Amino acid sequence: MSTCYIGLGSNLQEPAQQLKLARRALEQLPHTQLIACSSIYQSRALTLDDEPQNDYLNAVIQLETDLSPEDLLDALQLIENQQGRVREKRWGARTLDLDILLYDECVVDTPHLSIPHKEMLLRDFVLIPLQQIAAELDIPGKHSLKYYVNQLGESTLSLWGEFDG
Ligand code: ROI
Repeated sequence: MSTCYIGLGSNLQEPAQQLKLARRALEQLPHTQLIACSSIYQSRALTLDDEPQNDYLNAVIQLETDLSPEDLLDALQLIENQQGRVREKRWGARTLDLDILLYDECVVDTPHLSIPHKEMLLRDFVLIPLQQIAAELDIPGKHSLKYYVNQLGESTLSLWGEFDG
């Protein structure tokens, strides 16, 4: 079994409901167990242009799985699509985003998949929920999770509520 961390995000169509549906779908993946779940956090949308977007809800889930990173990615994309994800703009609003943040000590860099996730080390909405469930984590090939949390600047992140079923 491999240990992996999945980042969840939504800012469309009842985001809390989207995260809860996604959690149930993750629990039902074959050869996979849900180990831990952060709280749900709210933050202002990080955008490229200044086009307004709704606030996001984010969380992080720890899984144990026998799926390979590529099979897990396919499974996550299927769940995103089932929940009505439309791939328009790269930094556009979304019903559901599921990212593989970490997968054991794996470092993967292919056109489709980057592990550790490329932008996670700069994002409060990933690092803070991850720290909640894995405070002592080291990022493969890099520093400790604590190091990156300490580098974070000003934040709009706040606790939204518990991530229960
Ligand atoms: N902004 C926040 N706050 N949370 C996200 O999950 C998120 N996801 C994205 C972009 C558009 C970069 N902004 C985000 O993909």
